Amino acid sequence: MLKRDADLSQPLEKLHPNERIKHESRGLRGTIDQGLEDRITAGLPEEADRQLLKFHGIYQEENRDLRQERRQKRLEPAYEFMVRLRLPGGVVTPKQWLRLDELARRYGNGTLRLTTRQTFQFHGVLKWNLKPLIQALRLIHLDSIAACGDVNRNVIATANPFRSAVHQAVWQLAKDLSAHLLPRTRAYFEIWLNGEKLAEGPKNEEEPIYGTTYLPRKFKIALAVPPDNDVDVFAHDLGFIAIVEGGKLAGFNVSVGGGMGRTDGDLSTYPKLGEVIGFCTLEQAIQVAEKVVSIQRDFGNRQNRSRARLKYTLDVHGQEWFIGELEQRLGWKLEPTRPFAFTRRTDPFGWVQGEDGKWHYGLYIECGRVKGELMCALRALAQEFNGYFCLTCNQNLILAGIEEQDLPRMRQQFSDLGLVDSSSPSRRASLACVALPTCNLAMAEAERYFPKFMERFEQLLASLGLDNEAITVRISGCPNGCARPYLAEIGLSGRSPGKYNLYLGGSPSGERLAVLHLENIDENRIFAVLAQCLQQYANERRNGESFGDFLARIGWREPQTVLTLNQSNG
Ligand code: SRM
Ligand code: SF4
Repeated sequence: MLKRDADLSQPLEKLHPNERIKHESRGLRGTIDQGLEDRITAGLPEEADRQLLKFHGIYQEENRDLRQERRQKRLEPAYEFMVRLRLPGGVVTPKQWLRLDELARRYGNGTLRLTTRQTFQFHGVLKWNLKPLIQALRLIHLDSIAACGDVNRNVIATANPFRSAVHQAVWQLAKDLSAHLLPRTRAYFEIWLNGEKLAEGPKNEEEPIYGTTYLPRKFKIALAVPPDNDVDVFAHDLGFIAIVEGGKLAGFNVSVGGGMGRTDGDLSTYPKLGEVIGFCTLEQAIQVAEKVVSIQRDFGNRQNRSRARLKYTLDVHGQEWFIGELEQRLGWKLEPTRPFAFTRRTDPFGWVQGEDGKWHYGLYIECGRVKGELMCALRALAQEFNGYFCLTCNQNLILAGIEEQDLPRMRQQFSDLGLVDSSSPSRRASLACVALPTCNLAMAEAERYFPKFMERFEQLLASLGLDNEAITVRISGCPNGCARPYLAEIGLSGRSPGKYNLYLGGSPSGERLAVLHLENIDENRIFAVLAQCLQQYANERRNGESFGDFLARIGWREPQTVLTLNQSNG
């Protein structure tokens, strides 16, 4: 296996302080265990431990709704923690669902949050409840290792592996990639599971892939099965686009260097689409991933975290250099890119039959927040259901694997439980990130604002006769772009309470970035612009033309398109 040779190619003093934290962490341990025992504060007292905690899938947050009140009372912030699971491909059994539901009520804020990267988040977990939660998760074979931090994160894949053999194979690869790129440190087991030895757990403390300073920044992998681009593959550091030939999985086109995050006022940061650089077989995919990770490890920016994602490494050194470096590390060349076409990004809602005759039911979950009556209904369903709960990257659920003979009964049960959704096509195609009150970085509301915004948007659409259009709106509470707003037809990124930047004209298939239209504007201004361009769309669109494509065609701005390199490699 590959050896890290650039751990300390530069003196630590010259690097971002997080590099020292990682290097001196003794395999991501730091003093987290002592911080957990500290009863004087509900948070972790050491900043270094708060950084290291992320590698364990945990963020220290605070309830920001209480910030003012607590300040006035001279109390420390209302610290609480977010726990994110590692769940490659996003599948749980009904038994696991039931337990997650119970744990959210016992240790969290009574809700489960389905994320834009196909996993669960618990919010509102108190420090004293972290260990019991992680231990309980372990009993249902789930963990939060590397769900956050400067490592490869949860590997996502086109939702519902049960719909075809190709989807199954892609899901298996997602799990294999996740396992291969896991940190080897035993810190997680020591700190949270009291040193439990896991048969399948990593035995060796050495980090052959990451070294002692891990990656310069987070690293994300997505696997897409065209025609679906539900994973937004071009938003990822590394993407694998399944190529199916003669009904069989031939391999993958590889895309590199996608990412959403940007910083207001810093033009050296920007969202970027992944670039398709060639093709590899299924058997080669893990090696490709490892080598791409290793390039980012050795060449990623370790001074400036705002410029530390792979997209910047690629832009600094160039695509030609990147491919050369990758092929040198692989010892072989990628094949030329093969043809593919994405036509869909939204989830399949309602009933869909899979290749093997089984049925799958797509259920819209607003902003992925499972709570209240919906939570009760899903709990009741899980008690009898013998299929799978599949999470999507659009924060929705697919209840998969229903036998043909059970279909009438299940239809009735979904209806009895109120699991029949009649939201508008646009609402179903839209997303909002968590933002307030838990997100430390939120500058404006997103999830809590979404229903109000969509109601007004739906009224506008109806007034223009566009109510059957599935126009994608994505709201993020800050420029980091967790709801991938820069790939939406209409994207909002929070600037300050009630004010957003407005992005327009992303393609519905996720292959063209939206363009900044106006900065720091309020709802009335946003709707004034939308009324104008939607009116024009209603009058002038071509048959079947999406809103995003229309804006791009009439040239609201010149949008960036995916760069597909058809290499000959000869
Ligand atoms: Fe995200 C940071 C929530 C998907 C880009 N993201 C955060 C934090 C952890 C805030 C923090 O660092 O203190 C948020 C936790 C809030 C909370 O209370 O839950 C947070 N991100 C989320 C989730 C839960 C949004 C959601 O509504 O579903 C998503 C969880 C994903 C998962 O399960 O792993 C989530 N984040 C994304 C995505 C979408 C994606 O990956 O497809 C992006 C854009 C893609 C990308 O990475 O470029 C994204 N999150 C960021 C960034 C900007 C990274 C950058 O390169 O600049 C940050 C800030 C950072 O890393 O410093 C961030
Ligand atoms: Fe928080 Fe910003 Fe991500 Fe929204 S986009 S969850 S506000 S970091």
